[in-house]
Amino acid sequence: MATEIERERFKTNPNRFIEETIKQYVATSPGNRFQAFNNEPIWDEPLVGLADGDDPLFQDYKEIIGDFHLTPREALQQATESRRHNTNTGTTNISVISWVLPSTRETRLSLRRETTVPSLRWNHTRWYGQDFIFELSRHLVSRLEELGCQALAPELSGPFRTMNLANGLASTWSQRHIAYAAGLGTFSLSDGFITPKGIAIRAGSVVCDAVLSPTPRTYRNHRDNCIFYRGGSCRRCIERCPAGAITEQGHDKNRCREFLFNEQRAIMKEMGREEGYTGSYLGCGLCQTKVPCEDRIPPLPETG
Ligand code: B12
Ligand code: SF4
Ligand code: SF4
Repeated sequence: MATEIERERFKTNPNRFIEETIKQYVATSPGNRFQAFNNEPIWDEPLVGLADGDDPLFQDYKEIIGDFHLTPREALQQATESRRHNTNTGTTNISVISWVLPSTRETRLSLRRETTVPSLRWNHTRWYGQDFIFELSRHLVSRLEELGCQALAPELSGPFRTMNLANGLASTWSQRHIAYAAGLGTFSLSDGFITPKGIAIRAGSVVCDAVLSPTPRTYRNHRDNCIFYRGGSCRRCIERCPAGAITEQGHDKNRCREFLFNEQRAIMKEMGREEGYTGSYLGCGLCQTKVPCEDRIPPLPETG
């Protein structure tokens, strides 16, 4: 249960309360630890961004992604309906809390050394790190509920789906688009999401009916953080991709998926390196390390 002091802190400055709750959980939870690597942290300190759930951008996503992509209001409504609860989401405020978890330096260094398969640390980050994102989502939902809010993590709720479209997989709740709306970064030539802590990240989010002040979006467009789209000559992710899935035309999601889901394990077997790896596929992410956007928004290279 929330204490009186916590209720007061939440009431006085809900933005700060939420950011501190997320950061503290990442810093202290045993779930954010690599069991295979001396209990070292899986994720570095997160970035937290907030969006107004009724921002017209969420409606635009129905055009940009597809009409199946839920607005925050729909996500909260559908989930509460499917739990057969009454909901007042038609009248209350809706806010979105998004966070980005950066891979640690050791994990990034280990993946930099690879050319075809992920390092063991990256593979464990993919699977155990994602388990932790779900754990953090549930923690935040229950903290908000204790404070009297309606809250849910759309990726963990009944209506969440990932669909196979002609141009690749797409889900009903795209964490990168949510993070874009919450001011946390932009897309790139490789499709990856570049944040102030770089591209080697994963993201999560929760929707709630608390009144929160949105984080400003400081970028000019949805690809502003990528050197290639800022007029630079960077092609490093194209060179890093072992599947040929990235070209100057962008990222071929179907080629990437084929490599990830159907080809990489055979390569790994041939290398005799399967021991200790986990998950239904290995993970890849080679395009997210040994690139100028790995751990920062890359500056344009000096010219002349
Ligand atoms: C399906 C999926 C995949 C598919 C397809 C990826 C894709 N591009 O959609 C496959 C299997 C290929 C894949 C691969 C990987 N994935 Co994946 N995947 C997902 C998943 C489950 C859903 C993604 C989704 O719904 N996409 C929707 C489509 C529409 O997005 P899109 O095509 O990229 O969007 C484009 C348009 O919207 C366009 N756009 C056009 N006009 C406009 C206008 C505006 C205003 C905006 C904002 C955008 C926009 O910009 C985008 C880029 O071109 C998410 C988890 C989640 N729930 O979000 C993780 C997720 C995207 N994956 C992630 C990761 C880490 C990976 C891998 C590195 C695998 C690994 N773990 O080792 C690779 C990286 C591939 C790459 N180069 O980006 C991370 C993203 C990390 C990052 N920095 O971007 C996510 C968010 C998981 C997480 N919880 O953090 N993935
Ligand atoms: S490696 Fe270069 S071109 Fe590729 S996403 Fe990063 S900044 Fe953009
Ligand atoms: S995740 Fe791997 S296969 Fe997919 S684009 Fe990046 S480097 Fe290529």
